[in-house]
Amino acid sequence: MQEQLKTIVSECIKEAEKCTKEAEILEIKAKYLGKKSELFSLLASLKDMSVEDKKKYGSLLNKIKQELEQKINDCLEKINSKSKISFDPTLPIYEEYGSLHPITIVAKETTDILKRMGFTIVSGPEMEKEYYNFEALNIPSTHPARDMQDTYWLDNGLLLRTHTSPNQVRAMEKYGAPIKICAPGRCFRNEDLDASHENTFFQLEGMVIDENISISNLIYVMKGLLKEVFKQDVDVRLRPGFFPFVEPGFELDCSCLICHGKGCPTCKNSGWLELCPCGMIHPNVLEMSNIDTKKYTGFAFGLGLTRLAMMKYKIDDIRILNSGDLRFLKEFTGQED
Ligand code: FA5
Repeated sequence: MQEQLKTIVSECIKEAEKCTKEAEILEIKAKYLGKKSELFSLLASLKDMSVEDKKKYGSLLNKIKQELEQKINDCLEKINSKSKISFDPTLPIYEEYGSLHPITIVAKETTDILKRMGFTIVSGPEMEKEYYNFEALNIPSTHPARDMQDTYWLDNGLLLRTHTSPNQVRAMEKYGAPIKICAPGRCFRNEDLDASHENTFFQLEGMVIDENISISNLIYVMKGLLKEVFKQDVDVRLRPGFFPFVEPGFELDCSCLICHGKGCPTCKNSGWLELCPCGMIHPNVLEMSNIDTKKYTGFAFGLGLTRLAMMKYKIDDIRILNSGDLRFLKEFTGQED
């Protein structure tokens, strides 16, 4: 037994000293001192020993048990003391000022511009019902357009909204027509990430419904908004685009400000970046939300706020925006003024 005990002690000490995490040391404790350990079985076998052996091995086994417990506690303390954050309590609290995130800055700027144009800001849930994200936007479950927005479905039957367009439906239901709203917010898609695609990004929805609203009103608002946001002449182009909830639908692209239209990874070498799809709201969508289509028409747009921040601040890779890298964020100190 003496030999067996020597091996147990040396193995346990060797393994405990190698541990670098609390979970590891707790595993060693269970292995050498737990109910399934060799030591535990030896202690349990004491009751069947002769009085003489009990005396001899009882005190030896208990001594070893205490020794291993002590060793394991020491190792645990050593690990915990290393992971404690030490700080200097005399440091001034306001040594470093924070900064607004570039997306927060562009969201505020764009909504301020839209507010001056008479838009009201509304918001809706990020965890959304399938009805608002798809069906009420003329995208029934069998519609191939569902593939355009690869969706995160949740166990509770809801989904993470893939765009800010559900806010259109919620606003129509709540306020009816006429209406003029905008809704900035976070969206989620199960995307393959690259320089211009994130799985979590921001959009700004805009919607106007009134009598005699036409494509000219849409173009006027889009031009006014982008001119004020960029505060410089930026080439934009409007081309036909398909979205089941608008008819006609358009893609509004802006000339890539990273490469000035020459082509780069951010714009996938096209020189243009898809920024703000838009169009005249489909009559089915208006009717599903009880808007009188004989009296009212409307337009809607879905501005890619994250891409707008990229163009405005010449950020060539979208992934840095969600990275939480403080060195990057510090560059925006004071930008919000
Ligand atoms: C939509 O999401 C429509 N709801 C927009 C809309 C609203 C159309 C109202 C018509 C009327 P789209 O999937 O193209 O459309 O996304 C809109 C914009 O969001 C894109 O132009 C782009 O700027 C941005 N965007 C889309 N997916 C991503 C992504 N994975 N990462 C970053 N930005 C994205």
